[in-house]
Amino acid sequence: MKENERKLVEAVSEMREDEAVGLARAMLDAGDNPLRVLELCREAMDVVGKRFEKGEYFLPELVLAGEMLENIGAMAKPLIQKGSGAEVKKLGRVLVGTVHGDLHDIGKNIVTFMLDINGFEVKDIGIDVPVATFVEEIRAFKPQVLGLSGFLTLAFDSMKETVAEIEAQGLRKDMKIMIGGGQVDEAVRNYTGADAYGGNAVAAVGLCRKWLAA
Ligand code: B12
Repeated sequence: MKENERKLVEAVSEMREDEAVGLARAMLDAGDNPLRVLELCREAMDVVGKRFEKGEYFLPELVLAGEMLENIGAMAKPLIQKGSGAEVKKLGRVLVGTVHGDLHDIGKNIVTFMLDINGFEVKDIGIDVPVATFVEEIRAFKPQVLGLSGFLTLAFDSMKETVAEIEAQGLRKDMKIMIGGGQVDEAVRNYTGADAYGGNAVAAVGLCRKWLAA
């Protein structure tokens, strides 16, 4: 990791908001890859999360960390390159939401943004989404891909419930389901019955491209 990258991770994880935003601005102005800047912020979030677990940080630090990431995200997003032909033709419909019981949405918002600029028609139905709402929205929007996001451990059960209900309603035949969020891995994918998981927003785009042969 380069010196300025290390400094950015440190400033975010040490809650030095002005310095963090300034460092991110300088990196973006210097032409650094905006996706790299977002990835560094995610690394910093892991540090914040670990300190929270150890009782060194409390809820206000989680809130501030979230705000810093949103601010830096707002600076980075306009600089992320659009995929070719994205404006001309939409590649397919993707419905995205954070499962019920979970309010974390920063990662989901990045996924929505990346799908959008890569040419997919994305409908983001927000956070803490009840199973019944997913079912209604699938009926109305008819997505080819459903993306379930969640960061809490309890979200795994919500994801499993959501997938099961979609299947029970006969809505799974023409739709793929991908899941993601900080702690999601292959074991969680297997537990929830989803088709695939994605570790980051680029992976989410890759899965949709593969499934829609776009
Ligand atoms: C910021 C934050 C918050 C903010 C959230 C603000 C917001 N608008 O989202 C606030 C303060 C609200 C919050 C609240 C809480 N939080 Co919190 N929070 C975090 C923190 C620090 C960062 C999360 C984050 O945004 N990461 C950055 C994003 C970019 O990463 P991401 O979500 O993983 O997304 C990427 C990928 O996963 C992927 N992805 C995401 N979604 C999807 C979907 C699909 C389909 C695909 C393919 C990919 C994909 O792409 C994204 C971009 O690359 C984490 C710690 C950590 N380790 O990160 C704790 C953490 C998630 N929180 C935690 C906890 C405990 C809580 C609270 C319960 C605290 C409390 N006592 O009230 C509440 C829960 C509220 C609720 N019901 O949801 C725990 C969860 C523990 C657990 N095992 O369940 C964590 C892990 C901290 C910890 N280590 O203890 N939190």
